[in-house]
Amino acid sequence: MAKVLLVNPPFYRLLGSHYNANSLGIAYIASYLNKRGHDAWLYNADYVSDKNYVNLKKIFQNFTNYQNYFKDPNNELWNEVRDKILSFKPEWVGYTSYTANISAIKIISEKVRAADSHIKQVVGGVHATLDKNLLNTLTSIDFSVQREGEEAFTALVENKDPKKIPGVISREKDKLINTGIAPVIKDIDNLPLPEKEKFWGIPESERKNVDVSYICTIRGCPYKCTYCASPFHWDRKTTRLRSPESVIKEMKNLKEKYWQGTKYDYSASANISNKESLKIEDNTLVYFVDDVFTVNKKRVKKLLRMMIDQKLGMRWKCEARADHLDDEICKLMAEAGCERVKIGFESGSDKILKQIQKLETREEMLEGANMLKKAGVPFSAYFMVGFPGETDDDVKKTIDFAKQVEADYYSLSVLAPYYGTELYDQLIKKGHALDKQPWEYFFHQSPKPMVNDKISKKVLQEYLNLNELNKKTKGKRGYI
Ligand code: B12
Repeated sequence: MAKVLLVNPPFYRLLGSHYNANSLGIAYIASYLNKRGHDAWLYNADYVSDKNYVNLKKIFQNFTNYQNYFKDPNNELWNEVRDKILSFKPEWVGYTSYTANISAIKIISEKVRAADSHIKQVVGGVHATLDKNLLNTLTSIDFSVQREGEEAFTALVENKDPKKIPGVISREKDKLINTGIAPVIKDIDNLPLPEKEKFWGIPESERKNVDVSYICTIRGCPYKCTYCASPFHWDRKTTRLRSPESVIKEMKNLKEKYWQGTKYDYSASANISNKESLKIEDNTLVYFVDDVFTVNKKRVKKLLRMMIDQKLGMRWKCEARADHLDDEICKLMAEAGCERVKIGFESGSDKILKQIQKLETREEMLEGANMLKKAGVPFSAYFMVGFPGETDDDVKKTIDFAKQVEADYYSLSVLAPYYGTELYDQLIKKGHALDKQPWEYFFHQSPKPMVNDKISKKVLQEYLNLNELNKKTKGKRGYI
């Protein structure tokens, strides 16, 4: 039996906020290990003992503070994370990676290595999957795991030869040995449910405060939007959908065992000034993290009908595309307890929509928005600006379109071309020195466009001011 600690590195904390929910990727790995008799725990280094979230606008403003953490590896926060890891006395530590947290993983893993060289360290997740040379950057990490980590990480922990484990990158002298991406896990219905109890580093009395209501019902996305890492992180052609039956089983397990009516305030992420009006009474809301929850209409209708027929009475939110809706789905969503659909509209400019391969027109998007409104399902509209070649005129089209869709909530981002996306590769080919930028800059709350100097400050501000439209949602829940 091995002692394993799976770590979500700090991110929102560095921006003056925090993130108290369970991270599904490592939670899946922990339960897989525990089922085989190991002792695997989750340590969310982004957790703080505070239920109130900082306003998203403030997150944008905290960028300088955020940068400073990386300039000071001896900052107290990094030492706190190291000490919490060491206090677990792990044999193995696994870090989940996004592009934006690679620098944090580097700082932490070096400290852990310096303190105890016997601890084996592994990195997995999106960035590890996309960057085959990551071990050259993360010199204190022993192994990198590509794509799904359940089987590969278990094989490592059980001391199988890393050079023979599919999906693992290891070192041999000065070379990296890459066994290639492992075949996908075909049967995702029968994976053990994500770990929801073994939380390290937070007081026992607060364990029930961790939001464990995230559910993944689809692994992959068949689309290929150029700004998104999903097409490469997952294999587009092997998108796997869980059966409605297995999703319902997970929902029931959640409700029966974990929904205890804790009070939460997620209002900050919605940029709404009247926080009081947005307090929610409990943490009883499922978040389906799938890229396009409605991707298969027949399946989603079956799932929604099951939620209704079995009187689950659970509220939930999901992500979808406007062109993957119809009137029947929207009606069923309303009846099945849907509290929010997060729709990626991205842009109101046809030129940009075409450029980013959204494969959706403004008309289709409007149609989807209207269906949701007709059925009375609240929705958040996601927009982005700062694409290469995007002009003030394009941004103005986005502003007009955003007003036209009349969403209940708006989430406004400034593009960060993530490593491993088609857009990142296109830009590198065109000579953008993105690979010289610190990894921690790759997230969409950075205030300045990274690859666009055509958009004026005035128009960018006008775009960000769309947040004010959120005010009309007074009285509704504000998390996005
Ligand atoms: C839900 C979600 C969130 C949630 C929850 C995040 C969390 N900490 O759990 C919220 C909304 C908070 C969020 C925030 C952000 N997110 Co996000 N998020 C997602 C989303 C939609 C699903 C993730 C998920 O739960 N998947 C389901 C689980 C089962 O899969 P998984 O996490 O990939 O884990 C599997 C493997 O990756 C691997 N694995 C994962 N970790 C590890 C660790 C080890 C040791 C091993 C061996 C294996 C392993 O094994 C797992 C099981 O098979 C993905 C898109 C997607 N479909 O993947 C984007 C995605 C991961 N997010 C992304 C980004 C950029 C962000 C932000 C930086 C956005 C921002 N603010 O600017 C932040 C960063 C947050 C952070 N803590 O660092 C990008 C990452 C791209 C990149 N190259 O960095 C993605 C891919 C979306 C995209 N459009 O490209 N996110």
